[in-house]
Amino acid sequence: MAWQRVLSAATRPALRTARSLATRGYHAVGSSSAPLVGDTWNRVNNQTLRALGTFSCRSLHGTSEKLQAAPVPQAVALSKLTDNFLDGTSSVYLEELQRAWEADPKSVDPSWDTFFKNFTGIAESAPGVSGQTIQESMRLLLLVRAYQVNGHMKAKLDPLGLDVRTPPVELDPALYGFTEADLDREFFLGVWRMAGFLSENRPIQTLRAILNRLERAYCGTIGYEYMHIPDREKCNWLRDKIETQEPGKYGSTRRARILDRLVWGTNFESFVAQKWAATKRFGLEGCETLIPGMKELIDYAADRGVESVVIGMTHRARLNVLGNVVRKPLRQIFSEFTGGIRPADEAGYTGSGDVKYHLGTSYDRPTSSGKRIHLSLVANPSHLEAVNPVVIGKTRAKQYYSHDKDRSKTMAILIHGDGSFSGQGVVYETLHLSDLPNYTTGGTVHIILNNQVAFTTDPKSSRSSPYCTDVAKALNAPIFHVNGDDVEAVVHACELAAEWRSKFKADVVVDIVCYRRFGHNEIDEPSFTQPTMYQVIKNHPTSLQIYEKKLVELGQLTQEEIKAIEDRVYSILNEEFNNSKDYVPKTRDWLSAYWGGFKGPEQLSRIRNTGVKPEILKSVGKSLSTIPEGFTPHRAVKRIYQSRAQSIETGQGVDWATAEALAFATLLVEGNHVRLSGQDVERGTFSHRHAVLHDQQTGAKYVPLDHVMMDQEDEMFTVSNSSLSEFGVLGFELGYSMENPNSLVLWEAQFGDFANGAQVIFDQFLSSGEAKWLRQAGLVVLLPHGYDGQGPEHSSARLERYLQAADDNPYVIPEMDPSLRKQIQEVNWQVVNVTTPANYFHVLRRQIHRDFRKPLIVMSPKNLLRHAACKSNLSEFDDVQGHDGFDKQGTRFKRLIKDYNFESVREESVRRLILCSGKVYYELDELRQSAQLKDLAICRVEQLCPFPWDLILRELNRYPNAEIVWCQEEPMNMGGFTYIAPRLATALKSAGRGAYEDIKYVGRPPSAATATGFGSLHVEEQKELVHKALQDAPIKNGLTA
Ligand SMILES: Cc1ncc(C[n+]2csc(CCOP(=O)(O)OP(=O)(O)O)c2C)c(N)n1
Ligand SMILES: [Mg+2]
Repeated sequence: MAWQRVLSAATRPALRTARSLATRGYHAVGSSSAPLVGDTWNRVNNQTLRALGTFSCRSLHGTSEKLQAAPVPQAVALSKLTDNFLDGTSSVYLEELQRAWEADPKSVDPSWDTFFKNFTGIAESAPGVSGQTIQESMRLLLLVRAYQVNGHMKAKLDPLGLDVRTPPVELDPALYGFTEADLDREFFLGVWRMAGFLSENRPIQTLRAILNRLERAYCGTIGYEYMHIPDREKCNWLRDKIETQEPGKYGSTRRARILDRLVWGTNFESFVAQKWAATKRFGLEGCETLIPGMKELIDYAADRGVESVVIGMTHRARLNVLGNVVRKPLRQIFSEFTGGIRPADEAGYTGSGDVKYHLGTSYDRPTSSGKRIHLSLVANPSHLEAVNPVVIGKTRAKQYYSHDKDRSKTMAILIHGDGSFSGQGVVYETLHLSDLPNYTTGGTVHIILNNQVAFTTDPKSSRSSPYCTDVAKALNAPIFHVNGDDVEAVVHACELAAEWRSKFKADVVVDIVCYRRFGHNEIDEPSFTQPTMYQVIKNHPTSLQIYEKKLVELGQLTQEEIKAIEDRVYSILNEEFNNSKDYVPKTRDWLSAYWGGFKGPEQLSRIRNTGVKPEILKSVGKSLSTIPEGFTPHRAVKRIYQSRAQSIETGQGVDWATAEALAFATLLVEGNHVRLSGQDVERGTFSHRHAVLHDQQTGAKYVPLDHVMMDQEDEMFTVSNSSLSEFGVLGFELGYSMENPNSLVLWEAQFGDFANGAQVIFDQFLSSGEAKWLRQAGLVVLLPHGYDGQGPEHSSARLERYLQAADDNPYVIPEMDPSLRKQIQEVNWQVVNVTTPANYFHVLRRQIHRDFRKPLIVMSPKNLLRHAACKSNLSEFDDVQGHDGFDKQGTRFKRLIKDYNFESVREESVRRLILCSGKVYYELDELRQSAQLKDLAICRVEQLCPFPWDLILRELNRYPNAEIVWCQEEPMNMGGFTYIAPRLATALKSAGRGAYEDIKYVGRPPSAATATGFGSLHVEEQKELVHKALQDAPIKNGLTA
C-alpha cells in the first residue's frame, strides 16, 4: 500500500540516524533491546521511532530522563518535503499520488482521498486540522501503532505491584514531537484499513482523546499482545474487540454471578484448609479469579455450540477446578481427601491409585443459560505439561467420533503454571500440532496461572523471555495478560479467548498474573526464598475482598447480600463434608460411553481368533493393491504394488507392508477406526509402506486404504506424517487412543531409539496409566529395531527398557490354562518382537479383538521388510481349518513360534534349544540350513512380555536333553536377556531342567553404546555370535563367572 511505501522509504534515513540516537529510556523493564514485534512493518516502526526520537523533547509520561523541547510542527508543502524524514523518492511518490488525486480523487485509495482533502484544507469536516503536518500524521499513526504493539508493557498486570516496569518510551507522545500544547489540538487520523477506534466515523479527535482511548484499551488491567500475528483480518478483529469494547461493563445480575463463583473458588480452599490443615492440596489462593474466569469461558463456549470440553491441568488448583468447574461431587473429593475408600463394587480393579491432585474425572454440567456441557479433566502425572498432547489427542478423537468437522462441538482447555509453560519443551511441541491438518483441534484455550514463581525459583532465573507466554508467539496465538486481582478483567479475557477460538479455530493464551498466597504447597515456607514478596502478600487483600468492596461501593450489592452468598456456600460445603463420610465410589465412574462392556483385569476375557475369511482377505487385498486408472505412480512404487497384488492373488509371498495393510483393511471393514501417525509414516522410513501414493505428473495423492469400502468415511483410515516430535506426537496418539476402544491407533518412531524423547509418556502414562488411573489404552507403538550395522543410534529401540517396565513377576508362573488365563489382562503392557508378516497381522488385530485394551510395544523390523524368507502365505491370515496358522484354537497370534523341524512332543536327539527373538532368527536359521545342522532347535519368542510360560515349558519339555541358549544380537545389558533370564530360570526349575546358571548366553558383551559404529566390526560381531550359537562344542559362558 501507498502509505507503507512512503513509510519504508522514510525509514531509511531514519535508520541511518538511529544508531547515534540512542535508546534513551527505550529499554522497558523485563524486555530486551530487540524490538518485541514480529513482522517487518513493526520492526520498521520501531526503528523509525527510535530515529524520530530526535524530535522528542519533553516526556508526557515523565520518564526518568528529561527530553528536550519539541519544535512546534509547521505545515509543509509536499513539494518542500525534502528533509531527511522523507527522502527524494518518497516525496516524488507523494507528489505523484497527489497529482493523480487532483486529476481524479477516486483513482487513489479512499484514505488518501481523505488525507489529501484534509491536507489541502478542502475537507468540509476538518476545521482545525489544516495545520496538521504530514510528519504529525505519520507520527500520530506511529504512536497509535506503538500502543497496539507495546501497550501491554504499561498495563497494570501485577497485583502485588512488585514488577515495576518503566513505560516504554514508544508510548511517550513527546517521542513523536507532541507537547502538552498539542493535547487539545484536533488531529485527523485516517482509517488506514484498520479496525478498532480508528475505523469509527470520527476521524478528527483531540490528541488527549486519542491518548485516553489508547490508555484505556491497552494499559488497563489487561495487556494485549497480538501485533505479532501476520494476519490482517485477525488483527483487525482483535483491534475491534480491544479498542471499541469496554471490558468489565457488566450488569448487576452478571456481577452477582461472578461474585458467587468467586466466593466458591475462594471458600473451597479455605474450607479444605480448615478441615485438612496439614495436607498438601496445591491450593489456588492468590489466583481465585481463575474459577469465575473458567466458568464464564465454558458458559460462553457452550452458548456458541461447544458440547464437550477436555481439560488438562497441573497440580495447582486442580481440586478447586474439579469441584467448582467440572463439578465432581464435593463429597467425593472430600472422601478422597480423608484417605479414600477403595471402590466397593469391583474390588481388585483399583489399581495402585494416585494422589488426589492427579486424578481425572468427567461430568455433564448444566450451564447458566440452561444448556448442558460435558467436561472431562484428564488424569495426569506429576510431570508438568506432559498431559498437554494427551488432552489434544483426546479432543481430536472426540471430534472424530462426534463428526465435529468444523471443530465447534469439542474444545480443549489447558491450564499451565508460569514456570512450566516457559520451561517445558512439550508445551512448544504441543502448540506446534495446533494447525496440522491431522492433529488440529480447532484451537486450544491456554490459561496460565502465572503466580510469578516456580516452587522457589523467580522468573528471572527460570526463563530468558520477558513473559512466560512468549513461546506461544511463535504460533501466532494472541496473548491476553490479565491482572489476577481484577475478576471482571479475568472474565473478560476468558470470554474473549473463547470468542477467538470460536471465530478463528486457533490457539489463544490467557495469562493470569497473580501470586501464590502460601508456599509451593500449604506446608512449605515461602519466606525462606521470597521474603519481600511474601511480606507484600501477607497484607494483600484477596480478590474476593477487592471485588466485594467494589460492588458495595458501586451500590450493586449490600454487605448483607454478600454475607448471604458466603453463608450459603459455606453451608453447602459443610453438608457435602458430612455426606463424604458415607460416600462409596463406583469404579466404573471412569468409563466413557464407548467403553461399556469392556473388562478390567479381574474379569476374565476370552481370547479370540483373529483369522479372517479368505474372501474378505481377497477383496480388501484387491483394494489395497489397486492403483486407479489414470494415476501415475512412481515406477518403483508401481512395482511394489504389482508384487503386493500378485501375493494376494497367488496367496504366496505376502510381505510385511502388505500384512500390515491387510490388518488395517480388515479392521476397517469390521467398522473400526485406524490411525497411524509418526514421522514419515506415509511412505515409511524404510520406503516399504507407501500408504500414500503420489501421482508423478500431477502430484495428486491416492490412499488405497481409504477405499476398502464403498463410501468410506474420510478419516476412518488416517495415515499421517507428523511433526518432528516424539513426546508431543506420542502423547497425542495416546490421548487419541483412549477415547474409543474401537480404534487401532499406532505411533511409529522413525528409529526405535528416538522414542526416548518421549520417555515421560512411556513411563508416566503408557506403562502405568491403567494402574494409577484405571484408564485402559490399546495404543500400538512401532519401534524399528535390529542390528544391521547402522551404528549406535539406529540399531536398538532399547527393548530392555520396555521389558524392565513390565510388571509381571519373574518368579511366579501365573495361571496359564487357556480357559482361566488372565495373564495378559493383568500385565501392564505387551512387548513383542515379531518375525513373520502373518504374526504381525494377528498381533495388530488382536489389539481390537478382545474385551480389554492393553498398550502394545512392537520391536518392528527393518531388514525383514524386504527379506526373502520373511514372507507369509495368505492362508496364515485366514480362518480356514487345516490352513497353515490354524492350530488347536484356530488362527491367532503366535506368542512363540516353535521350530519347524520338530513336531513330536519329545525330541531327545536335539542337543541345543536356541531361544531367540526378532530378526536374528533368520540369520541363525540360514547358517543352520547351510551347515545342515539337524540337532539344533530354534524357537522364536515372539511375545516377550507377558512371558509365554506355557509355550516355553512346552518347548523345554520337548527337548529334554538340549542345552538351553538365549541368543540375542544386542549387548548383554540390553535386549531381552535381563527380562528373559530370571523367567527362563523359573521355568527351568519348574520343568526340573536346571536353574539360572544353566542358561547359556550368546550375544554381544555388555556395552555402553548400543552398537559399534564400524560397519566391518558389526559384520564380524554378528557372524561370531551366530556361529557361536550353532557351534558344536557346548557353550561355555553360563551366567556365573
Ligand atoms: C517436569 C517436572 N519437573 C519438575 C517438577 C517439580 N515441580 C513441581 S511444581 C514445580 C514448580 C512449577 O512452577 P509453575 O509451573 O510456575 O507452577 P506453580 O507451582 O507455580 O503453580 C516444580 C519444579 C515437576 N512436577 N515436573
Ligand atoms: Mg508459578
